[in-house]
Amino acid sequence: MARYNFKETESKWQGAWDQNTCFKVTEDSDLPKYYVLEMFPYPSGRIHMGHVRNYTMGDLVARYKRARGFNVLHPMGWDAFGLPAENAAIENKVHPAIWTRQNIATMREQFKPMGLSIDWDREISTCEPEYYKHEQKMFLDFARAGLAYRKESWVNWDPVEDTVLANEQVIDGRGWRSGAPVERRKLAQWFLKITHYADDLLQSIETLERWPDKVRTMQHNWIGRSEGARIFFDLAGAPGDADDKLEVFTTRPDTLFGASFCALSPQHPLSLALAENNPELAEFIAECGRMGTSEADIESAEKLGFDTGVKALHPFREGWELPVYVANFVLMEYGTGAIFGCPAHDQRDFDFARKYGLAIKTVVAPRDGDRAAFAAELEAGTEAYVDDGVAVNSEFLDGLGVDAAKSAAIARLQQLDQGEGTVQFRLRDWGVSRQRYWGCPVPMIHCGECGTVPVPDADLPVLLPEDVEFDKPGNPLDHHPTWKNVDCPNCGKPARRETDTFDTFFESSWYFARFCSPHEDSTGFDRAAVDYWLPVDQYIGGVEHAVLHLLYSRFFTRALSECGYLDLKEPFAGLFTQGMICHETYRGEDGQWLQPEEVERTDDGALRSLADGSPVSLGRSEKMSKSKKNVVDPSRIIENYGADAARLFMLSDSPPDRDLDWTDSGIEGAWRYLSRIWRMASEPPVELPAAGSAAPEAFGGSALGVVRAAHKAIAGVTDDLEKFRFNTAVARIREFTNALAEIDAADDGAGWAYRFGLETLAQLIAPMTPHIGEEMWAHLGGAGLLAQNRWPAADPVFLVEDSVTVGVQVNGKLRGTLELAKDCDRDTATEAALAVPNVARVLDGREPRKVIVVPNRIVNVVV
Ligand code: ANZ
Ligand code: ZN
Repeated sequence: MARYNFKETESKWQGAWDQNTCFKVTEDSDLPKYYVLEMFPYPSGRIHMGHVRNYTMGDLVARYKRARGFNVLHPMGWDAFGLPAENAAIENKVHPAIWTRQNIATMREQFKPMGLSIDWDREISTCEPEYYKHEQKMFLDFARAGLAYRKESWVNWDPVEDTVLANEQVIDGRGWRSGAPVERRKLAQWFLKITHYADDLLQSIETLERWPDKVRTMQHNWIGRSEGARIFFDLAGAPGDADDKLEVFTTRPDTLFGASFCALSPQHPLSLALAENNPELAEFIAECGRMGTSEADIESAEKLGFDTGVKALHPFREGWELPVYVANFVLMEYGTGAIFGCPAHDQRDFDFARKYGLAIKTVVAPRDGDRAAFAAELEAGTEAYVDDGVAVNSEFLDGLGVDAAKSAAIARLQQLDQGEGTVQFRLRDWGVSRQRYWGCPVPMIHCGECGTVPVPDADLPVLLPEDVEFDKPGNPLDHHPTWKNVDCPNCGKPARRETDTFDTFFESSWYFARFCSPHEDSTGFDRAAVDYWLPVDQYIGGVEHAVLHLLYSRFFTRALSECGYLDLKEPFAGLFTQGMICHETYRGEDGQWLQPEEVERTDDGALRSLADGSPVSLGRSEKMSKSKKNVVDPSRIIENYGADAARLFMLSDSPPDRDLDWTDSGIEGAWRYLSRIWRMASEPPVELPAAGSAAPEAFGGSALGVVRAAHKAIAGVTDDLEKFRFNTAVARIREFTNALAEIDAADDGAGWAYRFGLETLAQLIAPMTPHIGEEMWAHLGGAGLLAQNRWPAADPVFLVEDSVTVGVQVNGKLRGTLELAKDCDRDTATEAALAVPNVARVLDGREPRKVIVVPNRIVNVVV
């Protein structure tokens, strides 16, 4: 018997699909469209197993939807700008463009053998001017529409490298390369006004019904809407303008009578002004700057404060002065960068008050119980009371519930002109400036006379210069001898180009729309094409992009629509986030990680090093990562087992949104299964009638079983695929394979049933393992390519379940029988039993006391 030759077979069918341009699509208004997209890869060098899982799932959906009659767009591209290319340039002296293009070529060659049904004519790479020139135009349009602007903002500054660091280049508060403590510096930066859409981005989450709940929650929290108040405190003892007020944001204006201090962020303008004449305060502020700057760092750090001596005057009570501190836990980026502290009802404030000996005064108490005792216990304890209750010790608020007290406090503040109700979002405008080379240049020019002037449309694109050097720290665009020198488009005087480039999230915020018309050269979009294809019907990718990338894309879609490029709000109608690929970890005697390929399992199950036979210890299964060396190279797997086996295993063992454990036995099992079905097709145990033969009048036992099983498999797999239950679909196909193997050649219609079973198997498995699907189909003499064939339909006649005869009893005495579907549920059985005439007569309109259902046997009605 000839073994299944996956190498030859897989490349043969890839050639056939290519030749027949099976996956090339154009807009066709006669067909329903379906746009399936996997998050496009960063060309890091080689593909990894996470890619294989992601693209296998997307390809399954694409092939399935095509078979269901949809006009399917399934494109591929490269998220090609970014820091790793620049790091490679510094470390290996290779130009980022060359490094990136080589990686793309390598990875494309690695993807091709997977047999993905991609329209490769639409391939895009974001680092090419044909792509990024459009986003320069978009940015200028955004600026004209007030959606892009420049302002001073804090950055991470590496004092040794003399350069701005991205957040991910700051490791434990130090520069990733220099190891020097990172400083905060203020720099003029470009921003996109995502906050303009804060409310809409929040509310529209409701409409994203086909998104995972966890992602919707993450988006919700990231946007972070808080209702509250701004309060304007008069100040005493502040330098400068006596009219200056301190503005704070609070979500709890109802607790104002429990205030015992105000606190400013170390970067608050008032903190900085006070520090000018107070070296101790200046030192405190500097110290805060040296601590971690992320929100998480600040949250976990010890709460520290510095009493400035300035007093804030309480808005509700004459003569009540609150000390004003500078405190490390107040963020400049949120609210107004200043707070009032109410220790009794906020844990941070509580800890702060204990530390600095400030009053803790209870102003909210539970509705029931002894309020004085409650207050005494709270004020002597260690924990703030943050739950609902009623206002106490709060003059005109006393007795009101928290919500009513909030409204009453806001009304009074407004009346006194000391504050107002407000909505605060956690969402910040998106800072898109990067002081890097390998990104899209920001198309702006700085002129000494005219200020910041946009590059005229006619002068676009602003191309990245190729002759740059990476041997100096800082931004190569800035060091370039000539690139930044231009004449001002406005006055003609010598001016300077903006040397910032865009954050690479910029490119990934609109690539999905570019795929609709990747060769359109004027605006980036052919309107008919984008209107036809968008939104993406099914987006698939890692949950690590659940916040930023998806939010930025939702913003961009709105902004592009506002500027007339598109006409929709939500880019991704459906979203699926896949789990990660995990693998066991191994360590040698010296404690170093070992690759799976460096380890062998002895007959008694122990692990040892292949190199020298020394013992190897087994660690937990963890996400595949280079640092733990627990990676398996997809190309080697495809080489050894074939793409179909790799794809099948990727879909088999775990639900697609869960982590999958990669094991040798798993991939071998997939390969064995494919060999088995090939054997079943190539050496059938019964003689097959010619393709297309009419079905026999009647089927004998096993033949009828096979036909039934086939229809059941069609119905079940269809339902599974619709609901993203890929692993159950695989299990069902395997179960059906077992049913098919039960054929008895002696039974009537066995040949026809077996052929029908094999054809069905080929059709059902084709979206998962398309090559062997085609090979079986062709071997059976099926018409055309399976890649262009229709999905099979289940015949309901064969789906009817077997029925059973069930005894119906009243108080244990048989009163009749019922024909019920086998394994029907209890409610159905009960309802049918109560309708039996003998039973209905005994009940005479009363409810039974109890109904006992013994499935498939008896229903006993107790009256
Ligand atoms: C007084 C108060 C009393 C507060 C109380 C809470 C409880 P969310 O829900 O996240 O909006 N806050 C305001 N601005 C801040 C900043 N820049 N840095 C750190 N904390 C800040 O939180 C709003 C609450 O967080 C505000 O309400 C404020 O403290 C604090 F019993 O004001 B609250
Ligand atoms: Zn000028």
